[in-house]
Amino acid sequence: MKTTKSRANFKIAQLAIPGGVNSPVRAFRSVGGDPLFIKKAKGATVEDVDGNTFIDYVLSWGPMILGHANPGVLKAIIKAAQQGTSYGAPCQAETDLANVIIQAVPSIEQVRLVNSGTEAVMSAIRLARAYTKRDKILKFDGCYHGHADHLLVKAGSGIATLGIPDTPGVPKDFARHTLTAPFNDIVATEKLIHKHAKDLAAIIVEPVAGNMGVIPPTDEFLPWLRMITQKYEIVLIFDEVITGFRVHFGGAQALYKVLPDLTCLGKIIGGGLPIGAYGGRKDIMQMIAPAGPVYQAGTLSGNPVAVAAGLETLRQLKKPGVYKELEKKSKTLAEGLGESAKAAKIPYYQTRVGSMLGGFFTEGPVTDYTSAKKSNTVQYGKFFHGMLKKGVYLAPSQFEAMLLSTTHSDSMIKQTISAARNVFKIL
Ligand code: HOZ
Repeated sequence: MKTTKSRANFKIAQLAIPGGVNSPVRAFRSVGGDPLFIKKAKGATVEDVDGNTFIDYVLSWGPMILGHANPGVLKAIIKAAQQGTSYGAPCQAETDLANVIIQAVPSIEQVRLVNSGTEAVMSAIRLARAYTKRDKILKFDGCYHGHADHLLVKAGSGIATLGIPDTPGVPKDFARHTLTAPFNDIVATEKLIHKHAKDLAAIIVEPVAGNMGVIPPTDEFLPWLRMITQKYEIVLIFDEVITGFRVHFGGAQALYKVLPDLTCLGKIIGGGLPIGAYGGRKDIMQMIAPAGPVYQAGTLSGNPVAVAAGLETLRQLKKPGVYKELEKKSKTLAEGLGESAKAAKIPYYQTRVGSMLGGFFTEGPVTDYTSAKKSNTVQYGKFFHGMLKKGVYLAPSQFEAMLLSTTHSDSMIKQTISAARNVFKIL
C-alpha cells in the first residue's frame, strides 16, 4: 500500500501542529506507523491522499451514522450556510432541534446546545454541582467524558490509548473531587457512595462504555445506579455523546429503559459538524443562565449550519426500519469477526450494542477497564495494519469503538469479514 503522500503530509504537519494531529488518538501512536491523511469521504468509505480507499469503521468517531457526505445533509448544510453561517442571536432551527431531541430522548425535558461533547459534560457537571450544592462527582474507570480537568481521572479514549496515567496541568485540588469506581461494579460503587453520599453532586456514566473499547452494562448496573442516586439525591448523568441516536433513536436510556436526570449529547446530533448538547429535568435545567444563576455561554452555540445538519440527520434516522437494518448488519459483522478469530485460535472477545462493536484481543470476559486492559494491544496493532492493507479502516486503538453506518452494504460487511479471516490467520 502506497503511503508516500500521507507520510510527507504528516512530516510537515508535525512542524505546525503538536504531534501532527488535532486530537491524540488519530496519530496511530499505539498501533505504530503514521496516520493516513484523508482527502475525501463518501458513504462508508474514506480515501487518503495516496488514493487508497478504505471501508471506514471509525466514521469520524461516531457522527457519520448516515455515512459520509449524505446528499440530504449536504443540501441542508448548503441551504443553511447560504443564509449566513453564524448569527450570535437565536434562530428557529435551534428550537426545532431542541424539540426533536426532547421528543426522542425520554428523560430530556429541556436542552441547551453547545459546541462539543466535552463542553456538554463540563456544563452538566457544573449544573449538577449547583443544583445539589455539593462538589464531588463519581465516574467510572475507563469511561471518557471529554478533556475537562476533573474528568481526565482514570479516563479512557486517548488517555487509555497513550497510557497517560494523570495528565499534567490538572491541579490536584480539582482531581480530588473526582471519585472513581470500576464500571459494572455495584459493590465497589456502593461503598464509595456510602462514604461520600452527602458530598456527591453527580454520578456520570457512559451507559454503554465506548472509550475503553465497547463494554455493555450488566443487566443490573444502570437500574441500580438509578435507584441509588435517587435514594441519595445525587444527579445521575448519562454521557450519551456516542450512544445518543446510535444504539436507539432515544439513546441508551430508551434501549435500557433507565432514565437519568441529565443527558449529554454530541456527535450524531450535529450530522458531522461541531455540536454538543446537555438536557434533562426541567427543574434542573431551569437553573441555567439566563433562566437561573448557573453560567454557561458560547459564541457559536446553536450554530445554524450545525443545527441544520443535525436536524436533517435526525429526520433521516427517524424513518422506519433504520435501526433494525443497522442492527442486522452489525450482528452479522460481529458474529463474522468472532467466528474468524475462533477459527484462527486467536484469543478474542467480541462485544456489541447495536452498531457499536468492540473486539478485544483477550479471552475475556471484558466487563470493565481492568479486564479491557488485559487485551494484547501489540496484536491489535498487527490486526489493525493487516486490515488496513486489505482496505478496512479501523480505529487506531484497541480502546475505541468500531461503528457502522446506514451506508455499510452487505457486500462491505462480507469483505470485512473475509479480510479479518485472513488477517487473524497470520497474527
Ligand atoms: N475522543 C475521540 C474518540 N473517543 C477521538 C476524537 C478524534 O480524535 O477525532
